[in-house]
Amino acid sequence: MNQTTPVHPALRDQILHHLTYTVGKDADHAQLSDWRFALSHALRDRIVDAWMSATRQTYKADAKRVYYLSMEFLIGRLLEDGLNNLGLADEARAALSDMGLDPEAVLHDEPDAALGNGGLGRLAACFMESLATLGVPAYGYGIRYEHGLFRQSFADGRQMEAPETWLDQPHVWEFERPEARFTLGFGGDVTTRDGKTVWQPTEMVQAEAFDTPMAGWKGRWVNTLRLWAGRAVDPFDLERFNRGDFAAASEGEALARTISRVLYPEDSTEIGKALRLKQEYFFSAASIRDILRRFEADHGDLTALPSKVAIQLNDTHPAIAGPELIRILHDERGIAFDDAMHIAQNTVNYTNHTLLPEALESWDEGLFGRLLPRHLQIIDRIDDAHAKAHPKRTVTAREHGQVKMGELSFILANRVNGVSALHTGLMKTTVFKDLHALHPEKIVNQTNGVTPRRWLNACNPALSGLISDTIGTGWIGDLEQLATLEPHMDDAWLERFRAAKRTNKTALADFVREQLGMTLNTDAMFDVQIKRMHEYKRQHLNILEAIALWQEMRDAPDAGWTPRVKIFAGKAAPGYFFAKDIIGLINDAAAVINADPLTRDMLQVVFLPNYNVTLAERLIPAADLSEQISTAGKEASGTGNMKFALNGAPTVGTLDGANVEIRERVGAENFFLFGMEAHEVDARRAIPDHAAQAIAADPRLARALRAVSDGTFSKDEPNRYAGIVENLSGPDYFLVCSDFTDYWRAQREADATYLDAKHWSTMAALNVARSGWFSSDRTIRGYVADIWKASSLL
Ligand code: 26Q
Repeated sequence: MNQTTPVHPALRDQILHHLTYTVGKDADHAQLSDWRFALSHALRDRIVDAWMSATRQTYKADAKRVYYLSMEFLIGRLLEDGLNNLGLADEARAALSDMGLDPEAVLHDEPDAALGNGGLGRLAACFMESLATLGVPAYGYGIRYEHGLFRQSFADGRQMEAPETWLDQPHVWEFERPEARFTLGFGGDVTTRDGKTVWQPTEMVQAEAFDTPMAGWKGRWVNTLRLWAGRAVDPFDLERFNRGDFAAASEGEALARTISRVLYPEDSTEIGKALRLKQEYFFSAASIRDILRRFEADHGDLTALPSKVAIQLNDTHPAIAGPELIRILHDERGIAFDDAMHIAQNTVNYTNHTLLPEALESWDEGLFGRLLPRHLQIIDRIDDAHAKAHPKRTVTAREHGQVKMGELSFILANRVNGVSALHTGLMKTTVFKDLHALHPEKIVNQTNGVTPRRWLNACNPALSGLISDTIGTGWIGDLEQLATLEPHMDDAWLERFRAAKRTNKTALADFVREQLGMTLNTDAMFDVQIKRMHEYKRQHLNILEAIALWQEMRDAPDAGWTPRVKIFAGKAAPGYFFAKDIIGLINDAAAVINADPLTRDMLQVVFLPNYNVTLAERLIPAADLSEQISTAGKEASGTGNMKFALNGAPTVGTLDGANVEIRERVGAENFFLFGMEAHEVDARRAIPDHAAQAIAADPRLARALRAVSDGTFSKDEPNRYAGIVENLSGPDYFLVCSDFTDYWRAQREADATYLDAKHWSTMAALNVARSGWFSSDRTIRGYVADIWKASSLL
């Protein structure tokens, strides 16, 4: 076999080759998407070479493999990043221009793969890129949703949802693996035969694998993202068809496919739907089988599994993988239960992403037992074994008629990690307090990170060009090198830095004009809050501040205000009515404020629809100010916060999640801090009329709330936002009112700083230079060393 890397013809020739022989089109009649397919195939060929070579090296080294199990991989577009990582971006742009095409139009023709809700899914995507960059043999396992996260539009300012359809066009990056299928079962019952426990499920479904190569920086290593799709065991009933029952003939296939049909859009409430549990088991069980198949192909002794396999559970969504692994080892391979549990415990690790009680997964044991009767028994045995080993234990996975996935994952995991220092600390003192006392070595911290290839090098050519001009390109693979920018920051350099930001702001303004017909003031501070809509993230605090600011500007239009453009984007879970109301309020307030001739040059508010990875790539480079304003103790980490700092937008934020670490690193003087701290929050909430007190003490807040409740922004329906006002004046669980006054103060401090262009750009540039630690390469090195005990093959 020839194992040398083939030499490829020039990219241009390869594009034309694929246009003809893969896409089947003549250059004269090819559409934009045809060119995109042709270019993608040309790139893919090269990625495949590195992929095969990485696979061969992994087998040869018999290296330990990392398996990242995640219900979500929010990978976005792959073409531009792939070109960048393989060093082909310039050649590709030149080739496309040469053939009379607009390169940006071709790159932007690709739909986003929106196979995730937000932070957790995007983190998984950054991790896949960093794992490949670092040359760690790894597989991502997830679900190939036919429909990713819904598309959002607005009708009268209210969120509307439409299905997402990324698979309407061929997905050029994936390889279907019809031979890699596993049959999985649900339901049925458990019997004992010859002393062996046998689960006989009644409902069978097949999982079919689709592989996407994930290339790292410089294409030196490529790993696999394997996504499972639901397929029927018997896809077609010929007998029914022949009887004339055409629809029913394919019923089985349609039913089996529902399992991977759609991504659930809830990211912060527990929904308890049977189909969701089925999705979780479906992809976890298929992945476990695949992992064992690969292990057993080369190794006989399953007790060696932990030395060759590390499984990471991305939150509790794949938690059932633990009991499934034990079930196969014990029921099917005949390993004693305690030994099977021991193997699992040394293989599986669990990452927690939330402390919100309403987001912690638990399943009704009735539902659970009907779908997975054997797993329910195994969970009881896990609890028994845990009790035997730790007679003082107070916590069980199964309790009060519920299966609690967090506790189950904790008990089964070798390491349990939080995603920022603050969050990990809170895990130890709140949700996992008792389990932590029992297992003080289990909980470790791995502060999140983001890939600098996508989140600076590719998305912000203006700034990354300046950086590379100044310190070379080594920072792209070693982000801490950004620190060496600091000595270069003289007046001339800061002027270039400001010019880069201006370029990005102008590009965003052009986009907004095209999309919404609105002209943004690019001299104004671009103040950006983009993330899922949630009360704890407090987009309503931000819009209340905008309303109060508008009112003050009207009072004194000539008071020398710093002009602002407040930019929002984010989706609300379809059933989360309060979050949808906040969207409505922002849009309604924007309509009134933007139409006010008195303030038009000083304040604009815009909510961009359909937030996704691609929109983030446009917005973050253009931001001046990053809004990270969650109630302290509620945001596990945040990763958007890191992307903004890295792209030169200082933060206005609370001491929450990774904001704490960002502030430590960029310096307190380069961060606009406000608000209560996590340890103060409970005491404040315990004051019965905390919100009323805060409103009474701050006339600006009182006036802003009055405008919301008197219909200033909803003239046709003055009561439209009564729900928000009642909540904020009463329970105000997330302490919007209590933090308002200090938030206002921090915002005015930002205003004053922005007026001094040199001061502001120094702050912004120091945010860039000191954000190197937030690379997901650093995070992955931490997981490799502390959790997986794996190694790099590069
Ligand atoms: C749970 C049960 C049933 C249905 C859905 C869910 C569900 C789905 C998605 C629960 C949570 C999520 C997503 C959570 C998430 O994105 N968390 C974010 O993770 C980021 C990466 O660690 C952190 O930076 C954010 O702070 C955290 O909010």
